[in-house]
Amino acid sequence: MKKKTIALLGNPNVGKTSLFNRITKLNQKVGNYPGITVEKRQGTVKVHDIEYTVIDLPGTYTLYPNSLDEEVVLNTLLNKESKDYPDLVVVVSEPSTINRGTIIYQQVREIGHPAIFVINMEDEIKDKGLHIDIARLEAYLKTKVYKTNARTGKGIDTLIQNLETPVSPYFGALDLPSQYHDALNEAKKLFPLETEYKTWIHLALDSSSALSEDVNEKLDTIRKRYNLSTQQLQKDEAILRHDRIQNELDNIITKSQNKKLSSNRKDR
Ligand SMILES: Nc1nc2c(ncn2[C@@H]2O[C@H](COP(=O)(O)OP(=O)(O)O)[C@@H](O)[C@H]2O)c(=O)[nH]1
Ligand SMILES: [Mg+2]
Repeated sequence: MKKKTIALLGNPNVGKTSLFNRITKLNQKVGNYPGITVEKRQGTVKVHDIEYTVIDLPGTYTLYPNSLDEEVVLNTLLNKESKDYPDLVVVVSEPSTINRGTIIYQQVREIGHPAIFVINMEDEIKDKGLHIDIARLEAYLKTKVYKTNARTGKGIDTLIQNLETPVSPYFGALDLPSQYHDALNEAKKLFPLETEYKTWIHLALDSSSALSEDVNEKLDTIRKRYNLSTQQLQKDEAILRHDRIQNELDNIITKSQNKKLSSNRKDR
């Protein structure tokens, strides 16, 4: 039987574990990531002639880690040698925080992962008076969008049956601030086979356990030469992403009585 790995990724409390339970049913095991106390939840599901290992990644708001949990997420997504490196990333979101889900989704696509987008808690779309134009959202994200209710199981089977549906290619890229272009071009020489965004992530991290000591040192030299603060790079990226995504989503997600989704405005 062919084997593949899929990773469930998303903010905390969007229903990832509930979805994971629905997908893998009783075929699960829970342990720890080697050497750390972060819980590792994985299971399997068979679809046609493929056995998928499903990994329920810890919840995260951004790929830049502020905790051990978030480091696990980043390492899984960056390290091609890792046995958990996914064939497909399933980004899980919920109706009132699709903007935050989109930030992670775009980061993952720009690293180079195929990904699909799930709006879980679909029951809350109606409850909150939201209207989501799924076709436009799919066009914007350049992938299939699925609606699920992990409490009732609605939509889960469709999601599972479509895991093999090919994901559209993704050419979108963040237009990184021009003051960083020179440093980025130098860093690119260290990662000739990677996407520009993956290089940017390495530049914006203080060090990465996915890289050799030698490469980490070379990155450090570049940061020093251009006087770059990793915090500033991360912050600039966050602002850029947030503004662009919000502009797009304002036309895709509306609140009844034509009110814009104000709860989305407040968070960042
Ligand atoms: N209304 C609603 N609640 C859900 C749904 N899926 C999960 N939940 C609830 O959302 C909360 C967080 O779920 P959990 O799976 O722990 O989220 P995680 O932090 O992303 O793993 C729990 O109370 C779930 O019962 C859904 O589709 N609709
Ligand atoms: Mg969970």
